[in-house]
Formats: sequence, C-alpha cells, structure tokens
Amino acid sequence: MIKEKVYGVPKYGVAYPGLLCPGCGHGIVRHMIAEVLEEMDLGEKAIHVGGMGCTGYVTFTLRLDQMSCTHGTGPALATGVKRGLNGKPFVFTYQGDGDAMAIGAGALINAAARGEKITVIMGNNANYGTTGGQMAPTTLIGQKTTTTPMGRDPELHGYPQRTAELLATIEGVAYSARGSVSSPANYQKVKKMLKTAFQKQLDGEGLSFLEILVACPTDWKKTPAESLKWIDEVLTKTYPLGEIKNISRKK
Ligand SMILES: Cc1ncc(C[n+]2csc(CCOP(=O)(O)OP(=O)(O)O)c2C)c(N)n1
Ligand code: SF4
Repeated sequence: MIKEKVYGVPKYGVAYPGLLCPGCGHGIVRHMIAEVLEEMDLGEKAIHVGGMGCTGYVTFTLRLDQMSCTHGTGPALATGVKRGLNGKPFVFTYQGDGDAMAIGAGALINAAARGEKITVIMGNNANYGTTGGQMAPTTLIGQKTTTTPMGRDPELHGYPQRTAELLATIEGVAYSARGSVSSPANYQKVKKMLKTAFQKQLDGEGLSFLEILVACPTDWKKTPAESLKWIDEVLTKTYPLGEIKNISRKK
C-alpha cells in the first residue's frame, strides 16, 4: 500500500500538543512561520522574539534561536538583536494584538518610524486571549468581552485600531498587509504575504508588518468552526484582507 504523508511537524517546529486551545489560530500561524522559514532557507539565521500572551506558546513550539521579553517590548528587543549583531540575523516577532498595539504600541510605532529591518507579525484575535478575554484595541464595536459585557461602546471605550493601515502610513515601513487563517485558501494567501514580508527584510527595505486574523474560540465562546465563520463574516468587515503597502527602495 502506498501511503502519502499529508501532514507533519515542520522542520523548525516542535510537536508540543496541549498548549493552545483547540481551534486557536496561533497554532496555524506557528505552522506557517515554520514552513516559510524552511522554504526560504532562513531557519539557521533566524531569531524569533516571542510575544507575551498566548503567542508565547508559539515560542515553545518553534525549533529556532529565540528570545522572550516583557509584554509589548518585542520590536525594541528585536531592534537590539538586529543592530547588535550588525544586521546579520533574520529577526522577527510574533505578537498578539494586545501585546503589539496596547502596551506595546510605543515600541512598535517607533521601531516602524526608525525603519528597523525587522518583521513584525501580529495575530489579531480582537481580545486579550491569555488573561481571560478582556477588550483589546482591536475589539469590534458591540463586541462583548469580560471588560465590555454590554458590548464595546465607542463613547466609553473608543474605536477599534486598524494596525496594518496605521503602520502603512509610517515612512519606515516597507510592507504592511493583513491576512487571515480562516480557510485553506486564506492560509495560502497569507503565506504569500509572509514570504513578501520576509523578503523585504532580506532586501533591507525597512520594517515589514503582517497582521493575521486568528481565532480565539475559548474567549469568543464559540466552537472552532463558528469562530472561522465569524472571522470571515464579521471580523473582516472591520479588518479587510489584502496588501496595504508594498514599496521598494531599491535603486
Ligand atoms: C507588564 C504586564 N502587564 C500585564 C500582563 C498580563 N498579560 C499577559 S498577556 C496579556 C494580554 C495578551 O493579549 P494579546 O497580546 O492580545 O495576546 P493573546 O493572548 O490574545 O494571543 C496581558 C495583559 C503582563 N504579562 N505584563
Ligand atoms: S485563550 Fe484564545 S488565544 Fe489563548 S490559546 Fe486559547 S484560543 Fe488561543
């Protein structure tokens, strides 16, 4: 009998089951990052700066040189690693939306303004997953969280932050895009975006940013299948998918 292997642990991944909840989108992004590092032959020179939050579990399941840092400081540490090693390593962060755009907004925006040659990947699940589902800057208007039990009210809680669009306005940013891992087709599209973002860093064009819509079934109080549907039918209305900025500074 001929057996075809259709799924396996990627070369730069580690099988470490049980860390993330069933249906969590962070695990899918982890798989994609490992696949892309292998396909672009970057695994040996890559340094991952891990986020604080459920994205921290991604750090446990990558087989790479990695560092962890305090909440929100990923782009600052990534800057130090990249510059301190004379630009030689390939440096990326994987952060949650709370990590990157609440406590970490200053670190991210200033790394972007400096045009650091790093890649920031942000998993947007529209809440603080780890700590029990509080409102994040990305929480939708009307979305119920533990800190907005009646739904997010712009008068009280402000408006959702569109990070990929914001980053695109910053001159030091060479690439900014948003994808989703809600279906195999979207997985392939965002994988292409990730490769472009990584290539921007290799070409020294500036900071590259990729926002990925990821499911958090536990705190959304939905099944994994309902969560994927909610991403496609609801979350993408506020966070449309696609490339927002893609520039080349090559002469
Ligand atoms: C300085 C500091 N403040 C607060 C916390 C608690 N904390 C840990 S993770 C987190 C939020 C994580 O949310 P997000 O970045 O959106 O990631 P997710 O867990 O949803 O993937 C918070 C507030 C902390 N670890 N350090
Ligand atoms: S709480 Fe949400 S983000 Fe955290 S592991 Fe569970 S599903 Fe993923």
